[in-house]
Amino acid sequence: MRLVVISGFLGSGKTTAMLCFARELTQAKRKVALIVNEIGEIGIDNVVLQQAGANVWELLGGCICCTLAGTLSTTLEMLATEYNPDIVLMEPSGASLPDAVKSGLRHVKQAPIEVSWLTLVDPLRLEELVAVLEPLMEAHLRAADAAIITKAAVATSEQLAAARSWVAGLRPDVPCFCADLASHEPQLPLRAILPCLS
Ligand SMILES: Nc1nc2c(ncn2[C@@H]2O[C@H](COP(=O)(O)OP(=O)(O)OP(=O)(O)O)[C@@H](O)[C@H]2O)c(=O)[nH]1
Ligand SMILES: [Mg+2]
Repeated sequence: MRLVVISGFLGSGKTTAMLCFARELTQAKRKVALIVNEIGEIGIDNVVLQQAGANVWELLGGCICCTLAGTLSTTLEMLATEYNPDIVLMEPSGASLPDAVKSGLRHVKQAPIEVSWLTLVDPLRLEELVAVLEPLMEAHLRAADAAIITKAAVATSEQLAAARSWVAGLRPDVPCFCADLASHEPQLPLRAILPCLS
């Protein structure tokens, strides 16, 4: 089972990216499952995501990197045995610690799960976030198999250049895309990214 983790700090565009990729995969007749983790008790993005035609499993009221690690394992095991999707897209909460999520995934008994990690970088807030949360921001990028700089249509060219250079400085080895996934025209299809994630 293929699992694509869409990670990034709070507000970086994870749900927007999931929606974009889920629509595209569903149109391509792929069986998609979405796992969304939110710290709060109420899942605010569920309805929007279901409108994309995908099945959504919400893990609420805790973080999959700690309190809900066991729930994540059982959810993935259930998906593999009972639902058998072609691809699972997962949005960890923006506050989760990437290394802890990764180590939790190693304990999933239902093998094999092929994990690809996509890290989203918000060019509008990068400078301010790195100033106060540098270790967490770097951990997100260190976990990545590929990076996407989001919000390209609303960022300035200076913000985009700064984001590109931050990614290249820390992870020159990963492919880095730049896109505006909130626009209605399909942009940066997941199939263009997936080969880089393998
Ligand atoms: N223009 C533009 N806006 C975006 C893009 N991605 C996200 N946004 C906007 O940024 C805000 C946050 O996007 P979300 O997709 O909810 O971000 P998130 O990472 O899921 O947020 P949390 O789940 O709260 O961590 C929303 O208002 C989106 O419409 C993008 O590529 N372009
Ligand atoms: Mg979200």
